[in-house]
Amino acid sequence: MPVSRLKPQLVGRNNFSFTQQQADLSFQPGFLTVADADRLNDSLDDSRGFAWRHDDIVMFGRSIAQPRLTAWVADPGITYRYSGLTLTPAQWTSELSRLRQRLQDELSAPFNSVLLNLYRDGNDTMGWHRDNEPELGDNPVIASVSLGQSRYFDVRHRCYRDLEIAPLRFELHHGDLLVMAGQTQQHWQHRVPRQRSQSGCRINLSFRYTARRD
Ligand SMILES: O=C(O)CCC(=O)C(=O)O
Repeated sequence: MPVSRLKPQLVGRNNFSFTQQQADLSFQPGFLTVADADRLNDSLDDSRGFAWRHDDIVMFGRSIAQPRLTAWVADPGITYRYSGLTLTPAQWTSELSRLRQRLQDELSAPFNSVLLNLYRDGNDTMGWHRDNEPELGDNPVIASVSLGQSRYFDVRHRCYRDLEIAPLRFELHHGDLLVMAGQTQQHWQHRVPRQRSQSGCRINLSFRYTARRD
């Protein structure tokens, strides 16, 4: 297959679900009204006491600053470990609790934690990866809400070249919801690519159920 046929296919801005080739994705643009998304965004400002972290992570044996800021909010005792880091949970704010409740009600899935990523501008990124830490289980439901600057979000099958499946590209805007469920995290990777043209700040909240580590 010509490489051009494997270029990411841009998904439009209508409700969209994709349940093929071991993926289970559903996209709801405008899940939050602009007013609700603005309120939530404001509540996550460090001037309002929300504590963003800028940790180093270990990649290929080297310690590097993450190309974004992060925060981990979860029920007591639910820690998150990745790339040599262990995050202990901050407390749920009233805005985050309200959103968690709405997601639980609408998706019929429990969420006891949310990982927040803050991309300061289009140079901040997240590389290709899967959310496949053992504490998430085999088929986690990851509910991802975006705020602020729109950014691309790409997903591709781990064997997309061999299987000749073009990656999908979403453009995630303020208030959009993308849910990844089923076997997606076993077979598909995702990333937020660099987009130098995007100068604004973006926050992503990915709600998940994280098993307690003993
Ligand atoms: O920023 C995003 O939309 C994705 C974040 C992400 O990939 C993750 O938290 O695992």
